[in-house]
Amino acid sequence: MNKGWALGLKGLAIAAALSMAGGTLAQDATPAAISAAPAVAPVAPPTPADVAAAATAASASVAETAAQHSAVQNDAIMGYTRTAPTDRIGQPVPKGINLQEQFTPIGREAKALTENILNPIIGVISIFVLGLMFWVVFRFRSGAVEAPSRTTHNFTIEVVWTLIPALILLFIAFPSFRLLANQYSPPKADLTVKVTGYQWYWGYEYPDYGGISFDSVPLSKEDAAKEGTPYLLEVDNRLVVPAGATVKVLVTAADVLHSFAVPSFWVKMDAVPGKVNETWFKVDRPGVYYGQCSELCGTKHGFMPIAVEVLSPDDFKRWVRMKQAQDGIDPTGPGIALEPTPVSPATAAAAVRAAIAPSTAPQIANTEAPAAPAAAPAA
Ligand SMILES: [Cu+2]
Repeated sequence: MNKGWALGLKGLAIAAALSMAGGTLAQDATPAAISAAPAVAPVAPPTPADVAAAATAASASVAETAAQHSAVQNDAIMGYTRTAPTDRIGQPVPKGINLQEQFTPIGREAKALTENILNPIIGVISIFVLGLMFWVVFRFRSGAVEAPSRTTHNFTIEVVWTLIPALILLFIAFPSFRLLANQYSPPKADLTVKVTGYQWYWGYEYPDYGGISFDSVPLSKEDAAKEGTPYLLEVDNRLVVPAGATVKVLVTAADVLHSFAVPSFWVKMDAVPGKVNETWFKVDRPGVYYGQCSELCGTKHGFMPIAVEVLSPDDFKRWVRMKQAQDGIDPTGPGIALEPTPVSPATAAAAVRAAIAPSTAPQIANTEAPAAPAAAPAA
């Protein structure tokens, strides 16, 4: 019996030693790949026919363009083309059992904590307990023991099996609390977006940029196949954010509980009607990242995916200007109003034609200008 206790103690000690040596938290590890250039789908330059078609449409109103096809053409002309997702990045992989690759500082810290500390400790404890059970079952089976022991207390082992788990918890607590603190003390936000969950789609709003707002619904199977994007993850209007910016996300819901979750950002926040929850992320790598509603919210719960497109800061500004033009919002927001609005090729051509043509119209307007006030009251 004494030999048995001694073996048990030895096992506990080995388990504790192994778990302590399980790994260090690579909190500030920043894989070089993270800042690598994104794989962006090549953008086909608009053909003269496209430009002509767009010019016709633009003369009325870009926002009122009905057909999706011509809307996409206009988007391209205004400097924005949808980024193609990268295979195995920002989305689940077939037969994958590990966490998705992380692209935010919090995600990297949390993944390191999980893989370097939690998983080894869980593994060692599980194997130790399983081994102990097998050993007890075989060593103390009825055929091997003539007179069963009547021992009920052992002071040493009770101290050990209380102390070692407490030390393991303490060891986990430090990196765990640090992660929690980092998660809840975000850097100053560069951009705020409001996310609203509806039955069954997402709505996005940009209060910093004149209140750009739009709904985001999944692409049909055919459209996703045509675009080469994942069905049930891809949407018509993505949440677009700039790379390297701290994005504050205000999450709410309009009808029932939803949950805004993007696994590769380590973001999951409940969307609660009548309440605004806050989370944040900062992604350096431009690309497309997918998520899903993670709160059972009704029959089409599985059909309200989230697609986040991270663009370079310049491309993001172009996207903002395009959205503002489509929504009839005056150029506004950080870095938007200060710079000249990009001119589409069609508009530029019209401006050149106007400049080189004999400019009769402005002269007439100038010479007749003094007469205008007199005419005005009569009209
Ligand atoms: Cu939902």
